[in-house]
Amino acid sequence: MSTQSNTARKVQEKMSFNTLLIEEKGNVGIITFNRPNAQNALSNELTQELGIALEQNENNPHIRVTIITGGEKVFAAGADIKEMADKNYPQAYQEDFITRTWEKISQCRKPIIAAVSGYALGGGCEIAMMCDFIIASDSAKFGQPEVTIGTIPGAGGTQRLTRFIGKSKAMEMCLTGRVIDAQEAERSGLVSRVVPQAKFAEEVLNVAQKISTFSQPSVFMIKESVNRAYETTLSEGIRFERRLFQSTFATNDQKEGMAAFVAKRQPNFKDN
Ligand code: DAK
Repeated sequence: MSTQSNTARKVQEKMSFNTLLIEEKGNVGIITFNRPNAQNALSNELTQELGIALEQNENNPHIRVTIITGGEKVFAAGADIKEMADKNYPQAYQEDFITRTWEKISQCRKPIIAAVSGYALGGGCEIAMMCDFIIASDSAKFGQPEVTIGTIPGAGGTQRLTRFIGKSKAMEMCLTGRVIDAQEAERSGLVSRVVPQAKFAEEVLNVAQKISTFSQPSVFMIKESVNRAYETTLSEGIRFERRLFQSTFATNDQKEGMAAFVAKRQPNFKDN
C-alpha cells in the first residue's frame, strides 16, 4: 500500500473516534485513550470505541500486535464515575451494565500489551490486567480504589489481581484502596517490567515489534496456552500445551525456524 493511502487510512481512522487516538507503526497498532480532561476515565463511549478499534486490529492483516496506552500522564483513572453515579440497580442489572463493552480485550487473539504511565486505577487497572502483559513506566501507579466510592471492583479486579499478586496484597489493595507504585507492581508480579519514562514509548514499541516478527501460529498458541494456565488444572494445562507444541511440527514455520537456527541465519516466517 502506498504511503499516501496509508496516511489517508490513518486520518480516516483517527477522525472516526472521539475518545481514542489510533496509530500504526510497522505491524503494531497503538490505541491511546484520549480524554485528557477526565484522567482518561473509561466512559461508555470510550469502551465502545475501544472494542471497535480492537476489532479493526483483529481484522487488519498488517497489524500483528496492539499496544493500549493512555499516553505519558495517566493510563486511566477508572470507569467514568460521573456517568455511573446515578445508575440504580434494576438499570445496571437489566442493561448488564457496561459488561459487553469491556469484554473485547480478553477475546482478541493477537497479543495486546498495556503500556502504563501514571495512574491505572479501578477499571484502568482492570483493563491493563485484561491485556496479555503490562509494561510500566517508572511513573505508573496501580490501585483498586472502588471501596472508597462505595462500590467494589467490577471488571475482574478481585479476580485477576488476586491471581497476579496473591491474596494478601490483592485483599489489602481492594479493601483499603491503597495505590502501589511501579516498583511494587513489578516486585509483586503485576507488571512484566518497569522502564524509565524517557525510553518508555520506544521500548514498548520495540517489544511489540519483536513479537510481530514471529510466526503468528506460534504467537497465538503461546497466548492461548499461557491463558489456559488460569482456567484449568496444571495437568490439563500441561496436556494442552503439549498438544499445541506437537502441532507446531505441522507448520512450515517450525521447519523454517529450526533450519534457520542450524544454518545460522535469520528465519523468514510465513505464518503457515
Ligand atoms: N471518572 C470521572 N471523572 C474523573 C475520574 C473518573 N474515574 N477520575 C478523574 N476524573 C475527573 C475529575 O473529576 C476532574 O474533573 P473536573 O473536576 O476537572 O471536571 C478531572 O478528571 C481531573 O481529576 P482530578 O482533579 O481529580 O485530578 P488529580 O490529579 O487531583 O487526581 C486521581 C487524579 C486519578 C488520583 C483522581 O482523579 C481520582 O482519584 N480519580 C478517581 C479514581 C477512582 O476512584 N477510580 C475508580 C472508579 S470506579 C465494570 C467495569 C469497570 C468498572 C466497574 C464495572 N463492568 C464491566 C461491570 C470500574 C469501576 C471503576 O473504575
